[in-house]
Amino acid sequence: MPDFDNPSVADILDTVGDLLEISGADKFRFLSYHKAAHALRAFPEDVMTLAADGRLTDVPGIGKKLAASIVTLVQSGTFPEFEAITSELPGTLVELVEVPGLGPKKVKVLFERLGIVSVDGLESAIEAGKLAGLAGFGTKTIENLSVGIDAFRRHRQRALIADVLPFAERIVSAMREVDGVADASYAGSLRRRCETVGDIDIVVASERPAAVMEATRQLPRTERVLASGETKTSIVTTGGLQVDVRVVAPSQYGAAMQYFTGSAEHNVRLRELAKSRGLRVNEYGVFRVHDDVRVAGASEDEVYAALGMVTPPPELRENTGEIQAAQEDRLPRLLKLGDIRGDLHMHTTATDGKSTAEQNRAKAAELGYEYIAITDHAVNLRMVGGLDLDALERQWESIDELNAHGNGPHILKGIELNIDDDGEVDYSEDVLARFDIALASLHSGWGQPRDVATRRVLRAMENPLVDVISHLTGRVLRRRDPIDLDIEAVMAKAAETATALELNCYPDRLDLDDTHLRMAKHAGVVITLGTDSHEATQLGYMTYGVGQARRGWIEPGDVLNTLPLEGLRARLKRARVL
Ligand code: DGT
Ligand code: CA
Ligand code: CA
Ligand code: ZN
Repeated sequence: MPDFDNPSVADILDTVGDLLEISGADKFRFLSYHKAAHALRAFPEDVMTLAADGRLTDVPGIGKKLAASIVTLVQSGTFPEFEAITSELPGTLVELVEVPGLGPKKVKVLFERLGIVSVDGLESAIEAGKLAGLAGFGTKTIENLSVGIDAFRRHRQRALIADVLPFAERIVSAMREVDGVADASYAGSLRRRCETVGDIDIVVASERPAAVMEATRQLPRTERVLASGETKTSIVTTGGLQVDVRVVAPSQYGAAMQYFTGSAEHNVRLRELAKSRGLRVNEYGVFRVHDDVRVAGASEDEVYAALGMVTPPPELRENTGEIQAAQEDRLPRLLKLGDIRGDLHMHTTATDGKSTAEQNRAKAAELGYEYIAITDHAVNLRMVGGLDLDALERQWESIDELNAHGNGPHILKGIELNIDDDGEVDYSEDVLARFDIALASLHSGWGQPRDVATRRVLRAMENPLVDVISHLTGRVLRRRDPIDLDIEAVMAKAAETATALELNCYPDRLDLDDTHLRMAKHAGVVITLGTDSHEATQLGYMTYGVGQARRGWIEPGDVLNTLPLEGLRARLKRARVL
């Protein structure tokens, strides 16, 4: 029986919740599963420990009954409510609910009337004309469903790095425990810190591959073994993610890591270079072509040195100039997590956050920060209770109180303003002047033409009291496409007005992307990193932003929040007018 971790239990609870909703269960019942799943994902302790110690009810949203179910699940691999609902409805219906244009009610009709249980099945049924005449499915609805299926596939194929990295790290530690293993690491797009990944690639160095293959088949969350050979095993997890594990001899480990880290484009260019030097490079090593003698392979440094260059950081390996920089030994000194002195974007219970300013500060202290900015939503974002002047006064007072008492990172009085249709923001100048830092974002106008949306952003940047433009394009990975903007014009205006651009570190935003970051650097635009955290644990998302920054060739000197507090204040745009 595979063992469980928090995300795998949470996935199962979510499935039960979704199936209950499709079956027509009452809202309170199915939501309770989703709430428990959400809380379990965010909970710092391992579900196996909590179950063993009888402390599952410590997790918010998990009551006695659900705790008992989870204990049964981790002991036996299933629990009665899960068995009951999956005998009534197939688990694959869950993916159908995610297709734009379908909801639980329609999914139920498709299943009961036509036996459709998956997105593939829906597609075939549409092609075969089987939906025609079905109540609630007019011609227009059916047409829209085809579009919805395309969107579903486009958005769902790749996983967010934040949903994958902790699991990959767990696999790596499991591999290191296996007898005979000398080293292990993840490679591929994950090691390059791509914002989304197609699968997990693991490379293991060992003289005893059989034990590694066995350990791979036994990984937590293994749902299916796709293929298992002497040196490569591929599995699919309960979450639908593929994991490829390859074993090589320790003397080949560097060459294998280099090869499987990629990118493919980077590797192609390296192979051309090798050829011109009379060498051949593959996943086993670097070889002299004329006598087939192996000249490198145990470490990546050795491989790159044999090809006449220093080792480029994985995040740069996209064949966009890093090879030449490595040959000339002028690689950038990329930003590191430890360079970040504070987080400049977070929400609290005053608007739509779940933690207080004090809880955020405690988490920031844990992370070793010198300061944080509380940046709740401004008044015009009414649906989340954006702060009016009274609410602002109250928040400022409590921040003053916190800064005066108790030691911890300094709290900056910040705000996340809304850029309206004319490029104006929520408050008058005298109010804006009272913040320590003001971010401004687009929260409306999705689908506006490029020139209209661009004009709004440019206008907001002309405001001397708007210090930072936050999550520039508004994209939500796998859900919402970026707003169409003239990025060149935005960069030029940001440089001209000394407005900083935020790299939003929330895992489904990571906005700016790597290309935008390089453009910003080139234009001399300063960057801020902020997590956009809505609960204190999310301050940990900074690591994903730093990964993205590194992909954008960003160095500490390009980032405002690598500065000490006073240096940061002096560099904010408002310092010029106040
Ligand atoms: P992904 O999985 O789509 O997020 O992206 P990658 O880069 O992890 O791609 P993947 O998993 O197909 O392969 C891992 C690495 O192995 C890739 O970055 C480079 C190397 N590789 C795999 N297949 C090929 C190939 O056909 N040609 C070359 N040059 N390299 C390859
Ligand atoms: Ca991969
Ligand atoms: Ca792969
Ligand atoms: Zn925000």
